[in-house]
Amino acid sequence: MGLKCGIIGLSNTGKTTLFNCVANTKVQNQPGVQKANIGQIDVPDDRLYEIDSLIHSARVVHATVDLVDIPGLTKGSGQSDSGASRFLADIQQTDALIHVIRCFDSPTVPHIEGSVNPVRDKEIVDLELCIRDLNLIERKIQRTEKLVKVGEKDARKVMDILQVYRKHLEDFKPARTAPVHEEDKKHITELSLITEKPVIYVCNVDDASAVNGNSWVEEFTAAVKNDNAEVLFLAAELEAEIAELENADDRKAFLEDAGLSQPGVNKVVQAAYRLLNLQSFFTAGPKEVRAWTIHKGMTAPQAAGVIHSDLERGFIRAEVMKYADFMSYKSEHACRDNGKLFVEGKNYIVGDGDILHIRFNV
Ligand SMILES: Nc1nc2c(ncn2[C@@H]2O[C@H](COP(=O)(O)OP(=O)(O)OP(=O)(O)O)[C@@H](O)[C@H]2O)c(=O)[nH]1
Ligand SMILES: [Mg+2]
Repeated sequence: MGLKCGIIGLSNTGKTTLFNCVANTKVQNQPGVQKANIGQIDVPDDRLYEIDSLIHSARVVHATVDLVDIPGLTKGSGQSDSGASRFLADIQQTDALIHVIRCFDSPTVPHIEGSVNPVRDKEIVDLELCIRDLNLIERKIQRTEKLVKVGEKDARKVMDILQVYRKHLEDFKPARTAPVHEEDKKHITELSLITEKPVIYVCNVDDASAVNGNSWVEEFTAAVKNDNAEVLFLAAELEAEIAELENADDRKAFLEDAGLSQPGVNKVVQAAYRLLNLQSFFTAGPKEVRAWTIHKGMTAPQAAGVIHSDLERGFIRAEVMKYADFMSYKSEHACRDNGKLFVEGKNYIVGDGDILHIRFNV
């Protein structure tokens, strides 16, 4: 279950800079080149190294998040015949959006709207996304009208739901806040509305504001406080420079110099996990110590299915050690001897940090 996030925002807000400081693949900032960048980032989790320090595995494998960085949106991007509609299609299949907000001023980096104004910028982008989603809803309304005419079961009900979304989007409010029952949302799933996706706002600030933010961040945070969204800030350019350093100790020293305990981008990944209700479990053996991403509440067979569908299909049982137990007893053997290796069946709900060994038979 790979998590996929799309990076959106106006032009020159620092999207590609952010992408470059997190993604394992680097891309050039090429003004005028209009294509999406696709990359992958590791989900930072020190517990992997802690486990590895006890079992000395051949390698440590992090969970990953796929990232899609699209060119900046502008007024008109939401129209279905605009060039940007192609990039918007690139982020249609993502689980969450990272909306980069420009909170830095710079004489050398022009702002396409002429001045720094985070709240206005967000509204411009939201407006375009609403226009695009409205378009999709309207087309589905036309299709559904025909079904209502031929008296198809449920068509009337679907129509009512679509009208709620239409009204909401016409008021330029995102689909994610539409007053629709949870179970009725399935009727629009196939449209993959962009404004339905959960969003993390990342305020991109100057180096000097990396630790405490600035007044633009405060203004922006206050403006979206009722949106039920996460707001973070980081200094993308500073982080990108640090990420360029080859040596891990150098990176750490530069981060500390800047007053940061961890790369700001870690905060972005952690926020995405919180927002999407995700957690990790581990597998640990001589070949690898590895983290896997699952939804909170998943059962042991479902979690096994994330590793491989055979493990879900042929699931027999899971042997489970809690991370804290493993760290205090220091081996599987000692956990077993102390009653800390639990044998669980198919109804077991996997916990964050569980170390699992799946027994299966296919
Ligand atoms: N001063 C300053 N400059 C920044 C910061 N973040 C990015 N920049 C600069 O802003 C310019 C644009 O950054 P990009 O990351 O390419 O912006 P983008 O949002 O990807 O732009 P588009 O792809 O055109 O939509 C680059 O020259 C960056 O070096 C920052 O925090 N401070
Ligand atoms: Mg870019």
